[in-house]
Amino acid sequence: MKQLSLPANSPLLSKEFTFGVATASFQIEGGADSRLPCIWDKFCATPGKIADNSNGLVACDHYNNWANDIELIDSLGVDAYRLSISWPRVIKADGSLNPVGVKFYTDILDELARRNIKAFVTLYHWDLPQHLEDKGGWLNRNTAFEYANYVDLISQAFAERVYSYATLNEPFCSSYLGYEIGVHAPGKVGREFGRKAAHHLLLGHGLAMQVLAKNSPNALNGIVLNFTPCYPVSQSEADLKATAFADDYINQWYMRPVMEGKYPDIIAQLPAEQRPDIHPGDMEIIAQPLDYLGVNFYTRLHYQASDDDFYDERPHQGPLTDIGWEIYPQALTELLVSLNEKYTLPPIYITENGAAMKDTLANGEVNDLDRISYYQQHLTALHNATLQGVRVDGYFAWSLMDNFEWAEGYLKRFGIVYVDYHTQQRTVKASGLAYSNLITSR
Ligand code: IFM
Repeated sequence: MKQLSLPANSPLLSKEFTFGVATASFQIEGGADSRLPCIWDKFCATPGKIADNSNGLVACDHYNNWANDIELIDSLGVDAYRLSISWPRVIKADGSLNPVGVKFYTDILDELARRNIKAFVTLYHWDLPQHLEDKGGWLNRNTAFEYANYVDLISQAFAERVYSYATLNEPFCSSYLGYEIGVHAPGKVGREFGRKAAHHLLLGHGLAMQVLAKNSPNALNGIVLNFTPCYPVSQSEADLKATAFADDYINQWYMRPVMEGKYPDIIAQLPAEQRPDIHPGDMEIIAQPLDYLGVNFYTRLHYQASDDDFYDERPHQGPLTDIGWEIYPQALTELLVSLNEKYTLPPIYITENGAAMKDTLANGEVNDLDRISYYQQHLTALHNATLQGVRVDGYFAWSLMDNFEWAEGYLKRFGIVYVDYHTQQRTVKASGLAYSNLITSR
């Protein structure tokens, strides 16, 4: 299969539906000399943290190649480009704007506008300035206010250039992976940290939404959450209970506060030292109305009862992508339908979906039929969710191009464009051509 297709009457093929590609600052930019250090610089410099001992100092050198990269994006025919802003590039240590960093992004945004490509801007995709981590990072409540100050300054500087803002990308990853199990920067470990970091991230989100409502009322303003739907290994009462707990701990912990101003009820089961420090009024700030919800989806996981009151996670079972995640597109349909049942949802954008595959570049081509198949199955799953009444307004492929895949370094390739990291040559993969054909043939 070399092409992607959808039923002719699919809402995904309507003119209003937005198709895009996504990236994130630390993963592609490089240009590290012209910004402050961030937590990922320090994490990468710590031996044993990144699978190939690499870092983001050069990455895809997008800092120098951005104009060609925007031309490449345009050549794919997409409606939108989702990028993130590096906080340590645009804000100096004294909290004021860095004009050089701001110009880097306004040039990109102006070029996108010139080409009629909508800019979906994520304000925080994990690259916290290191000087703020030195004061406690997301465990320090003040970081939420530093973040709101940054959002205030940058959204004023961007003026009307941005079609859509996301306050945070995947606060689960920043808090749980970064402060609870330590596989992401800043690498802190302890159940007493994860929920606290999450609360300050969510507070930052709420404060930022208030700022955006003032500075950028014409933009679509929202948040991007990642969901890994939880399935039980058996229908036993104990496994079902553990699975429901896992879902609350991993997924609903971020969704429910944002939508309803409440943490899941399991908060009462957590020992006091693991609970967040919630000040009066925090939950109201967190539950600001959203113009849209960004959903990132890749895979699902299975759970069973454990010896403690938590859960045991079973390793992924095949079929797997190259990063070891199960391919199970039906979970995307089931996730969206269940969110639609549980909550009063704003319009949904799938802000990330895609797969790492073992790509090879041969004779100037990457014949990634496995990735095309992944996209086909997930677009069909998304179409099926719309048939069941879920409103979905857009879809972004993760990622535009191969890039720094966090703890996996450059070993895992998620792009629909291949990057040769020695020459910085970009080659559109068969999946990129298929995605482009789908979009341009609407
Ligand atoms: O590369 C990441 C991205 O930064 C956030 N969402 C998941 C992707 C794949 O792991």
